[in-house]
Amino acid sequence: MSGPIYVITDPGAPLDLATQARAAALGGAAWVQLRDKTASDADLLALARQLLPEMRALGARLVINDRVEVAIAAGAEGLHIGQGDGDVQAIRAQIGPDMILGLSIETLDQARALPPGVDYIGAGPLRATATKPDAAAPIGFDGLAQITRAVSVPCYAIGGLGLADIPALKAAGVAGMAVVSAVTRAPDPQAATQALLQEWRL
Ligand code: TZP
Ligand code: MG
Repeated sequence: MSGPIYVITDPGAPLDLATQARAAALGGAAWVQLRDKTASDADLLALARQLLPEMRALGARLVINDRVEVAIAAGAEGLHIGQGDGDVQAIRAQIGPDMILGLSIETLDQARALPPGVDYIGAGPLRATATKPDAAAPIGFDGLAQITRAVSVPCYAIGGLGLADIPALKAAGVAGMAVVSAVTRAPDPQAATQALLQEWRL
């Protein structure tokens, strides 16, 4: 479907969101998700509109977290929602057939009940992470492999992941890895993204 490296922005990281997104795309991320639970819709929309042509030029897909209206108004490539963000099929109807829809999956039961209309899943947290302290219980690599096998769409692992996890992630059969702090809190986010991609390609 796309490349393996999926970078998610963090308003708590040292660089601003636009700089994080650019660094990720320049480093070879196939996916850049704008995630900022605190920004207003208007601010997030303005940022998405600004970034979209830049991300496209760099070959990265821009995905909006949570905000259906912002994703539609921006014409973003994708929308990512969680289990509590509403009815998946209603959201699919709202965004139309072409926008990529990602869904967070936290358990094997959720994977088995994956509704139609979802293009990829984010599975996790793989392990506990300070970035999302309220995340569900960690699934571990065995849980990840089971979830991956239970769905027919690409699976991106998330939660506490870094460079050293890549061999085990590949062995679990996932399409890629989604990271926040491994890139956004790295001293050089572009180089950190590049390193993930290089390791993935080994
Ligand atoms: N969903 C599950 S874990 C997580 C999200 C958004 C945060 C992952 O952040 P990090 O810094 O890559 O552990
Ligand atoms: Mg959400």
